[in-house]
Formats: sequence, structure tokens, C-alpha cells
Amino acid sequence: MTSTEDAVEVWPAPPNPPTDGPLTFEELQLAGRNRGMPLEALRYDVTPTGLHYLLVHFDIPAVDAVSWRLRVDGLVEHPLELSLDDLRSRPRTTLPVTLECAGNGRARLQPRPLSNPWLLEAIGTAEWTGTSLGPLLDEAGIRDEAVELVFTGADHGVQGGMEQDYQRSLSIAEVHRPEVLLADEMNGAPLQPQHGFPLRLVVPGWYGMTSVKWLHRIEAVAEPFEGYQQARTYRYKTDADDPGIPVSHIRVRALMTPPGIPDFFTRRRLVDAGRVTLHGRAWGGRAPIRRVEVGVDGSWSEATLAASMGDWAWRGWTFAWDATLGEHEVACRATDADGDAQPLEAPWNYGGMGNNSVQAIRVTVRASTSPAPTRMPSARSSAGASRTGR
Ligand SMILES: Nc1nc2c(c(=O)[nH]1)N[C@H]1C(S)=C(S)[C@@H](COP(=O)(O)O)O[C@H]1N2
Ligand SMILES: [Mo]
Repeated sequence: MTSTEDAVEVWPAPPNPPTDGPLTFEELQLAGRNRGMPLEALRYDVTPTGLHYLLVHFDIPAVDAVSWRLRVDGLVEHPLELSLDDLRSRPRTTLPVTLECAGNGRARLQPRPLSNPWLLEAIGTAEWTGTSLGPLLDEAGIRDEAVELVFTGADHGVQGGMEQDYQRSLSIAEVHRPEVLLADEMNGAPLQPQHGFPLRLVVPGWYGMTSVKWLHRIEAVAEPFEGYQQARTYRYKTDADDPGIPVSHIRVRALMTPPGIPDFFTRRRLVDAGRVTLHGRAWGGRAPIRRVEVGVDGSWSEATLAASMGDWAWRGWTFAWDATLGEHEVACRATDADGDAQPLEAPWNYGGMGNNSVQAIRVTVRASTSPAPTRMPSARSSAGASRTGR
């Protein structure tokens, strides 16, 4: 046996991940604009700002902080117009909040819904600082006829053939939750342009689309809002014409830091045999995390939960795995205090929303005494060679 064949034995050619056909050019454009959080960043309690995921529908708007104002109007007794200084002189709160895009997991569905092709990385936890929305609304005096507030961002574009500002609404009950913030700081610094400078809404527990960035207007309205981002998308739909069910709270999920080292191109994992500590985070928008289980080759055991960081942030977990030589699949799944657990496979929906099916990682375990770096079979192919070192 030559050493090359040895290498093939410890690092077999990776199976193709179950995605539905090649990416389209349009998906690639979106993926290049909207970064995910590399899963090794699950190591940080609070995601460094540059590693937090990003989702921007249109273009990042240019906002001049000096002339910028937040208007609170519509069905209110006292319409307000507030500068950034006005907002910053109000009582301030800092909350660690886990945000996740409702489309996280979309690209794992077959057929793959066409939008930003997230696998698992549309996630992050930041410390958001700002003022609670409820007291400000009390000052404006929401009239009894109002049923919802509409939040408008400064970004503008076309989606589904409709020209629009980015707008979302929330019920009057929802906006009075004390943890709903008007945030002007992320991780102790002014919001970066892509995260909503100078002001954004942060709605803990809900999928990210609710937390409107570049916020400049809050309008109290008498009818449920029917804008594009409310009534046409962010729905669990069976097809394009189905009105569907609104997407709201973050579904329970656990993710794991991929163990060992990756192959550059395939991301396949290589782990040394012996005791390996698997670690990750778990969260959900409806109820606290009750348990996380780790599955090794389909056999599940309890992981150890770390201390809570707060009601709206993910919870760390660890699991000691005695990795034995050969091929393995390690997986994790979370259950919340209501008993909601992650499915092994999530049902398909038209927009690819809320796919919280379990993460499973293929791992090759090698002898920990490996004398030399393992050679990967892909390095021999021309595609592998041309992709080296990028
Ligand atoms: N104005 C505006 N707000 C927005 C968006 C947007 O495109 N425009 N995207 C939403 C979506 S879909 C998500 S998932 C979150 C992402 O927030 P982040 O980029 O700060 O992670 O912002 C939400 N708020
Ligand atoms: Mo999103």
C-alpha cells in the first residue's frame, strides 16, 4: 500500500451535502452580501460584531445622524419627533439578545427555496443598548383605536415586483414588552452601518425580520398592516399563492462548533481519537432551553448546560465524547421548557422559513499519534489544487 492510499483510508472522499442542485447567480450575489457567523464563533458568549450574521434586503442606506429623526405618529395623542441625542438621554438598558434569520437552514431544504441560501450560520448574539420602547409609547399616548405599530426603515427597493420601504408591524401588546428596545449601540459601540445605524428595533424572541434596522418612523394604525414583508413574505406557505401562517418566534435550536480541523474546500472534519469536548449553544424564542442532547452515530445522550446569560440569549452546552477511530456522525438537538424539540427533518415550506432540523456533522477520527499530516484525496484533483490557499 502506498502512503497515498493510506491517506484515502483515514480521509475518504466527502459525500456531497444534500443541497438541491447548483446555486444560481442570484443566490450567490445575496450570499456574498449577507455574511453568516462562522460556527467556530459559537465559542464567544457575545458574538464580536464583525462575526455576527448580516441580512440586508436592499442597499445599506446612507443616514446622516445629525439630521436624522425618529417620528412617532399615526393614532397617538402626542406625535413625537426625536433626535439621536433625545433618545440617548432616555433611560438605557443593555441586553444580550440572540438574533436568528427566519431563513436560517433554507438551503438544506429540497427543493431549495430561492433566496439567501443559508445553511446554519444566520445567527449571532450581541449586547444591544438602547431605551425600552414601551415608556416612549406611553408618552406619545397610543389611542384606543390602534391595533398595531408599523416600523419603517430608511432602506428602499423592490421585492416581489413591489417597490417598498422595509416595513414590519407588531401588535400593541407585543410592543409593550419591557425587553423590546430601540437600540443605538451594539456591543458597546454605535451601530455599524450594516446593522442599522443610527437606530434599530430589537425584538427579543422573534426571528430577525422583526428587528427593523435604520428605523425612522413608528406609526400607530387601526388595521393590521398588510405590507409586503408582513403579508406576502415571512409566512409559512405551501406555495406562492398560499396566504400562509405568519412567521414569528424563533424555533428551538442547538448548534455545535464543528470539532477538530476542517478540510479547506469540503469543510469535512478531522479529529484525533480520544476525549473530545464538543461544545455549542442552544436557544429558542418561546421558552427557556431545558435540555440539549448529543447524538453520536444515532445514539443520544444528555449534554451539560452552562449558566444562563439571560432570558433572551443562547445557552452554552458541552459534551465529552470518547472519539474512536473511523467515521462518525455527531449531532445535537435542543428541547425547550414547553417540550418543543428540534425535528430530525423539518417539513418543507415555500419560503424556506424556520428550518430548525438538527445539525449533523460527519467526522473522521484518526489515531492521535498520527506521525505526519494527513494528505487529503482532493489535493490530487485539479479542482482541489487550484483552490489551495484561498
Ligand atoms: N430596515 C431593515 N431592517 C431589517 C432588514 C432589512 O433588510 N431592512 N432585515 C431584517 C432581517 S430579515 C434580519 S434577519 C435582521 C438581521 O439583522 P442583522 O443584519 O443586524 O444581523 O434584520 C432585519 N431588519
Ligand atoms: Mo432574516
